[in-house]
Amino acid sequence: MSIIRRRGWELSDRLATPEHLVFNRRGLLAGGASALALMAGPAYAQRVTDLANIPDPSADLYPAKHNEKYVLDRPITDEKINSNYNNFYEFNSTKNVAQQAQALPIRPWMVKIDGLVEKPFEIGIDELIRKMTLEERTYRHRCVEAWSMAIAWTGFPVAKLVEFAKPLGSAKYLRMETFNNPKVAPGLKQSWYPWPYVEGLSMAEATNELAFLATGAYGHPIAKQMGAPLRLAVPWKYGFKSIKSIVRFSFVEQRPKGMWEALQASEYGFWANVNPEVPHPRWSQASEEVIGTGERRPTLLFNGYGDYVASLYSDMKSERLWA
Ligand SMILES: Nc1nc2c(c(=O)[nH]1)N[C@H]1C(S)=C(S)[C@@H](COP(=O)(O)O)O[C@H]1N2
Ligand SMILES: [Mo]
Repeated sequence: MSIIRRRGWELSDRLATPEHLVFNRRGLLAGGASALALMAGPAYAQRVTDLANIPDPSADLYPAKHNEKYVLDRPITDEKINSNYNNFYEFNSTKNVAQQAQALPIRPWMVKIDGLVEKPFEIGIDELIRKMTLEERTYRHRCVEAWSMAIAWTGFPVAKLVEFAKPLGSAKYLRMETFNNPKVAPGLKQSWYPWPYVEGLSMAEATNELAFLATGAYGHPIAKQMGAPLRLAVPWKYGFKSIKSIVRFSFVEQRPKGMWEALQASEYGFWANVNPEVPHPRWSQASEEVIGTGERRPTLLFNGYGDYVASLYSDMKSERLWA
């Protein structure tokens, strides 16, 4: 696998290819079965649908109180547009995952908290949500592919989860993991990806006031294609850091290797902060396409959130901070 991977990156045609799609193309070249061929039959689909359509037991918590502090410099992206333009490679590697993602059963949904904590435990998503106070925040989102959206998330700060988890002083990073069930998400059968989807934050990033766990968006429980029932939003970092449908939080000493970093470290670093002046190896990061508007606007350093986060990185001169 690693031989194919390395050789793949030398292909010149990817110069013009949007980043994430490159993997898909190579997957096809490598002879992987197509996502469609991997989909199961109708009886199975029916069962998945039944499981997937349990009424959301947290619906009464929405809409949550809006937090006025985090203001946008642009309109919120229309929900219809946002929920039909998603990256969720567990399902497939196009932006068109909304329909397939409906197969994901999001209740029951257990979240595991382990690693360097006082006592590891598992908790059901509804118990967790009700231990937290939900609020609504508007954030910008900048994908490393040079597009952006603006979203009204509902959720709670990662710092509150950290507090609840009671990590030990030796914990240096928070490692997060997405569900890994190839029966509902055919992309997980594509063995050239180093599944499960993993991402990590330093403890300073995780406890920064901006780091947010979204349980909802647009005033109701979050759509499956956007990462139900629990997804990260770290608006100063490139979008791939915002891991979806999280099942596990581990407090660790070693810096975790994210799924994309494991696949291609030169394009997806651990820090991955937004910086218009540092081009991606294959394209400029100077501007972004505002999805749904046809507008192109200049990208801002730290996606405009420097006041909140720049100090986190001021002592890290030897680290690669820019994707
Ligand atoms: N588990 C998982 N999380 C993920 C991804 C993914 O493929 N799988 N894609 C990431 C990328 S590249 C982006 S840009 C955002 C997209 O979030 P959105 O679909 O809600 O806009 O999710 C991120 N989180
Ligand atoms: Mo992304």
